[in-house]
Amino acid sequence: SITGVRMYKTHQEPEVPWFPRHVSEIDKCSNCITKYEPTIDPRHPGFGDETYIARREELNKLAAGFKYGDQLFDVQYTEAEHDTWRQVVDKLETLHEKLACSTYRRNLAMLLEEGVLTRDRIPQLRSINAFLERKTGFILRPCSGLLSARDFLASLAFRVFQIFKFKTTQYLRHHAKPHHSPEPDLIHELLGHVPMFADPALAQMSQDIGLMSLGATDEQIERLATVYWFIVEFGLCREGGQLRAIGAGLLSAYGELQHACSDVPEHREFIPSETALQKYEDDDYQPLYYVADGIEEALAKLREYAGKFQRPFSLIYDPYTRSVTEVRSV
Ligand code: HBI
Ligand code: FE
Repeated sequence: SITGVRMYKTHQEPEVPWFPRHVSEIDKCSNCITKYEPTIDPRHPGFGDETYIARREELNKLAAGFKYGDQLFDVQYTEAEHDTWRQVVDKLETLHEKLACSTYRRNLAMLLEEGVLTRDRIPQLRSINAFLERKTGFILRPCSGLLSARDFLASLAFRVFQIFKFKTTQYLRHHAKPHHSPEPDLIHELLGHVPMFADPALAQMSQDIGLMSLGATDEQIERLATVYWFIVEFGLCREGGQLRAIGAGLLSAYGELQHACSDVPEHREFIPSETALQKYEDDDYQPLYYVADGIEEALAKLREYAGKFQRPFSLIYDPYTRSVTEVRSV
């Protein structure tokens, strides 16, 4: 106009939250949230157990010092910890035959055959990373607790999975709540996620959710975390007319795996735009699960959803440099 009011912006462009541009910047994505801490939360099976809490502290301190480019360290596990691992693996294996999706069973068999995962000892991260790098380029990286959804999702954009290394003591799935784990534990990460991250479509789906999360609003982060929750953690698919688990949260939990595939809970078709708005239960079994035709189909639907995702810029991911570049439309 004549008075030049356009010099004075009537509205500000919304600030885009900081996000990592290169895989090394994941060092800054390590904000932990305090939820289900055994020191303060009586819902944690380790609540009030001094030895357990000290061990958890010790391992988390090691993980907190981890930086991009560092060599992965081996952890000395106790015989009691190896014993817990052995028991859970044993019990899950029989269930997986009936209730895990074919991708999971195929990849788990491969991991066992190659000696990357072992039934009688807790495996170390180094050989798992070598395996995953070969399959999909996913990398496991230790972190020291439950991260904010923003930080956790941001690392997925670079095919980095921040894993929580603790909870393999006898308190794991302990008699109070034997088949439910309130925080991610090593068994969940290695037995639940690793065989699935070895699948190209699931790896891509995880990375896509991560890429959508970069610079997203808090509300969008909430939606993406929910989609991640219902598909990567608790997703089901249909194989030969049967419900089978693709979600790591189910594949690593004896009780909930059976519950999810039974006719007790509700089952709905996976539609990302609807799934994203669904409230979920993180303190007990889900009353509702989403079902996809398969991983490839879930990926296709996610990409359709991504196309409608509002953001003031686009991102290009460069796998050679493991970095993202911002492209702003003018
Ligand atoms: N942090 N370390 C870690 N591991 C997770 O699986 C994890 C997390 N923070 C948030 C989170 N998962 C969930 O909110 C996802 O739905 C994003
Ligand atoms: Fe998980």
